[in-house]
Amino acid sequence: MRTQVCIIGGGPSGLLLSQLLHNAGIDTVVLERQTRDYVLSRIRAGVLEWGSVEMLRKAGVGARMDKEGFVHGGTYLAARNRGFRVAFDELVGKQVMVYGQTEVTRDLYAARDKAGGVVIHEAAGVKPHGLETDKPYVTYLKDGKVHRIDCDFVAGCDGFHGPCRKEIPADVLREYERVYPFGWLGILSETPPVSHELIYANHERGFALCSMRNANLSRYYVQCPLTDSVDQWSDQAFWDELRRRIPADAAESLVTGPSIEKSIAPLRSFVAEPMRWGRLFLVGDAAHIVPPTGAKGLNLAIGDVHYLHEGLIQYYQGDNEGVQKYSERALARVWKSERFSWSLTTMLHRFPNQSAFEQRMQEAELDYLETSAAAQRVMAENYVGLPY
Ligand code: FAS
Ligand code: PHB
Repeated sequence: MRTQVCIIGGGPSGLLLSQLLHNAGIDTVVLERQTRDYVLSRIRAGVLEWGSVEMLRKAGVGARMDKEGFVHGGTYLAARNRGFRVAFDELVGKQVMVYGQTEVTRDLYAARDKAGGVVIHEAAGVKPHGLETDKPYVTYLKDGKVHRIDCDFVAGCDGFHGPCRKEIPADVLREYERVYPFGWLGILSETPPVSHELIYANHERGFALCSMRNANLSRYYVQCPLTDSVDQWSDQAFWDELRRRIPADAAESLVTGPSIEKSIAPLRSFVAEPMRWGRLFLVGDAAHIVPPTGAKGLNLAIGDVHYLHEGLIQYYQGDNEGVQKYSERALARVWKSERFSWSLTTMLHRFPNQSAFEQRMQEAELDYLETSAAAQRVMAENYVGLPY
């Protein structure tokens, strides 16, 4: 088989890249290790930057998002049993869209199907070859046979644990990492959200977040030790802990119910440089990870797709600049979002052996954010998404 761009990974970045390139008349094949049901069973991001909203509309997959998504003009932060609102729309004239990553992925699959896109699931042992030549190819195993796809470029949209990053020679690849000493225990419940906008809460017992997916599907998180396992947490224990950490008025109006999904996610900051090696481009979680505090993971992946799809379109029009500058352009935005996600995580979480002074520093930072329009403008500008 031959295609112009072979995309490894059928998550949101791989599917969005495939759809955008298809719309520009560029042929792609997507190779995904898992089944489609497995990919759609993962519960992940919930908040889309406005740039991501526009990218999904540009790709022709924004209709259900515009119908079912929630546009939020701000968010709440809370500490010491008191909350305040950061009004994105008033401060920077932009908003965010609350629409789950699962739904984004579902919409992308539907669009690829409608366009006759080639997405090969249960592709095992995927391996790129010849990345330093002008004739790269990818091999994979399916139905007991080895298959080969010849292409012009390989897009490594294969997530943090995928094979593509490892194709960059060890003496070229630079990795930067911070692993946080705690995780997020998240649950999904078929209950009305406690608040019309998100609540990020700093508490001496640990961080908590109140989010949602729709008017009767809520997403909640509490910070937990990395040594915890999901089966240590009954639903009741989760609800009791969440109530302790959010402001009393929210705790009193919280509607609880059985969890329909419960999982613990580790938190890390991670960046791999460069994001291009010969004919290979790293995209999304394959190149970078952020703690979910700033709701940047999925949005950074979409930002990478913005730069790469434009670069590839230019390439096929005879202009190399976009592909040559992809890594530099993507990383410039990635690092600024890494900084924002790290700073918000540091401000809102309880670190092991955190001193009383450090707790007061967190509270002082939240006080400053509550009382300074300048500080709120910085938060708002980063949260709604920096320009591409
Ligand atoms: P993905 O990991 O989504 O997709 C990569 C795809 O490649 C997967 O489908 C995988 O099966 C496939 N793949 C891997 N190896 C392969 C191989 N060898 N061959 C073929 N295919 C292969 N972000 C937020 O903004 N907010 C959140 O709340 C949030 N919560 C998260 C919770 C968890 C548990 C995790 C892991 C991530 C979370 N994220 C969150 C980040 C997440 O949303 C990612 O940023 C987003 O999925 C990135 O999309 P992709 O880059 O497409 O990577
Ligand atoms: C979510 O709804 O899953 C969510 C929202 C905002 C975050 C992280 C997760 O910062």
